[in-house]
Amino acid sequence: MTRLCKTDIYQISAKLESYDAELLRKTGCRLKDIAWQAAGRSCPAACGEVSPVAVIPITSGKGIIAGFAKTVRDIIIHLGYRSYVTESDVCGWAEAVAKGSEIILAADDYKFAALNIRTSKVADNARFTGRGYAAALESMAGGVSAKDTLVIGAGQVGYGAAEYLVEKRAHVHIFDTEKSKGLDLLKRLPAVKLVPELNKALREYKLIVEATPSPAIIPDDCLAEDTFIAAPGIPLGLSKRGAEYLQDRLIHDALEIGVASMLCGVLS
Ligand code: 2YG
Repeated sequence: MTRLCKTDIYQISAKLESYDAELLRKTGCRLKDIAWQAAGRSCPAACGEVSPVAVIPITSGKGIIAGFAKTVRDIIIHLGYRSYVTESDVCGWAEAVAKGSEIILAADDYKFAALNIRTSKVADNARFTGRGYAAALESMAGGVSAKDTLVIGAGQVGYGAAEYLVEKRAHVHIFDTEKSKGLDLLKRLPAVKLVPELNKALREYKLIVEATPSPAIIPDDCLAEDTFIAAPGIPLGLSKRGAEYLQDRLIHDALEIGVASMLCGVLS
């Protein structure tokens, strides 16, 4: 799992409005709509009576990422919910419960989760990031039903994307450099097909979720006018030139879609 660094996230809070406008231009949906689609339901009219969402900084392992907790908080507030950053670790859990928060988000080096302590729902950031990006691809491409789609990366993010695309009746194909990871995913999602060779698949499929930690895994010459790419992978799996060529047919961010989707995942 990729560990974010301060430079990945320091501008997110200030750019949330403009990022939402960019999503609207590219997909016809705002961040909130994409997140509710990922959670499997339409966006509710009002935010309902949700108690303030607690975001707990966790100091274990490699420790705090500067700005991480407050950026998560700001994304939640941008969606229309109240949210605050607690003290770190167990003090933070105690603070969240004492303040009556029902939804808690926290991340250590191994897992980033949203917890609903009233309903016992848990949403993992990796799976819901994959679902959110697949939902964004669906909107960007005007639907995925009966369309060939390619998911690169059979990790937890790729699994979430493939899961969502199967639910939407896309014809899902997956590639992973580790064949065993692809085969494991097929056991859980039998409708998915494994592709043996990436470069051939990249020339064949135009609807792509790039969910790998590999930079520039998609060569520029595989990109066409009808290529749409949703890329949760960090760093971006395209060259700068490739990203510029795709422009409004590329979705990529470091936290926004994943945080919004996991929150809706525990609210739904
Ligand atoms: O609370 C803190 O500041 C740190 N314990 C956060 C550590 C997060 C580590 N995980 C990652 O950086 C990413 N897996 C988060 C999600 C990336 C976007 N999908």
